[in-house]
Amino acid sequence: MEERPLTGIGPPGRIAAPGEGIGHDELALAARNHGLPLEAMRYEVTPAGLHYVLVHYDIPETAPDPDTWRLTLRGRLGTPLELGLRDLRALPSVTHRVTMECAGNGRARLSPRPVSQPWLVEAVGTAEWTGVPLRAVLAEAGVAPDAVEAVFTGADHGVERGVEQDYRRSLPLPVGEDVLLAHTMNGGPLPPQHGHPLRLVVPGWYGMAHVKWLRDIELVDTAFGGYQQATAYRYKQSAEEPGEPVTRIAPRALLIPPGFPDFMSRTRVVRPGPVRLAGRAWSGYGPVVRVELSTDGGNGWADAEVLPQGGHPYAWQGWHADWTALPGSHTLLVRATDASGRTQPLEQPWNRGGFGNNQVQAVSVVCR
Ligand SMILES: Nc1nc2c(c(=O)[nH]1)N[C@H]1C(S)=C(S)[C@@H](COP(=O)(O)O)O[C@H]1N2
Ligand SMILES: [Mo]
Repeated sequence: MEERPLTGIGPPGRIAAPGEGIGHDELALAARNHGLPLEAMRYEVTPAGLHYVLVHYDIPETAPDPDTWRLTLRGRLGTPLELGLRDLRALPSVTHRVTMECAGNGRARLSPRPVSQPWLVEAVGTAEWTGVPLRAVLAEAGVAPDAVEAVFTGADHGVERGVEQDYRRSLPLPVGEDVLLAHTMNGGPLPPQHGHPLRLVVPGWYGMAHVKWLRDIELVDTAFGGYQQATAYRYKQSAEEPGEPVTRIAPRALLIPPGFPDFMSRTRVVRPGPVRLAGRAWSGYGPVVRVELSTDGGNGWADAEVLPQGGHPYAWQGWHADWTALPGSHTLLVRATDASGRTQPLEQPWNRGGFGNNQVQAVSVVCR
């Protein structure tokens, strides 16, 4: 359905007051939408159940009748198409290993804090997505010369900031050759929470572009102005300005938490002596070419060893460094730089939506 106003249900977009703690509204979102347990970065490919999850509304009914379920393709196309699950599975498929990250990752660390899903740093995961290149399907249908964008609609429905809507996002045409209609995750059917039976995968882009429960693709001849495109997911300093669209993933490195944790604070405990520090680093703008590590809270930095991409251009890269831990308290920092020259800031990059906060991670370690 078309988006329509449905006001007076939720609060307007809000920035937390100075010192205001996480509220029950944010806690309810955090309990629904889980992150990657950081120790799971030890797996190159994240087991599906450990991959982070972000669902704006409800997970829709995800046991469609394989005989009647259809993906519809319409709009500025030579031939409108309807594809069933068997049709999609019969088409030539490719597999991409893709690191996906929510654009709101890091939001809860911002000050002041935009009130929304309160991610710290854990909204990331890497999966092997198998599916049909969207380009091939569009070529089959024939893209009209005046088509400028493809609009993707999910089967989920809700209301957000006073707008009732289906979850809907667009991509400019032509879409990248790596964009997939994915029916398989890590070799099995998509789990319900990850978009069963079909989702879009847009390697290198933040999560919001990867529309789950995909049921319709419409080619349009004017830029899509829907809520998730034109209002949400924009880098804005004030609510009034249009802002710049959120697109590709900014570089980030994270540490696989060393040693063992304290239950409440998650402070890490390591023994004195040699400690291998390792983690993952990624960027939507090309390979990570450098990871720097500071073991003294940012006074001194040294290069870690970054592993090559190894045939997986859309996936995170491993990195490691050796540290000799001395008794006492330490703050470890890591910073990634990608081939485009983008790097992670030491100061928070603040915007109203809390998007793209890739400020360097600081990990507290006690050596005893
Ligand atoms: N239909 C639909 N697609 C969606 C969403 C949604 O709420 N509905 N959330 C988006 C956001 S914001 C993110 S970060 C990713 C999360 O994908 P995952 O849950 O598979 O990790 O899905 C995207 N695709
Ligand atoms: Mo997201």
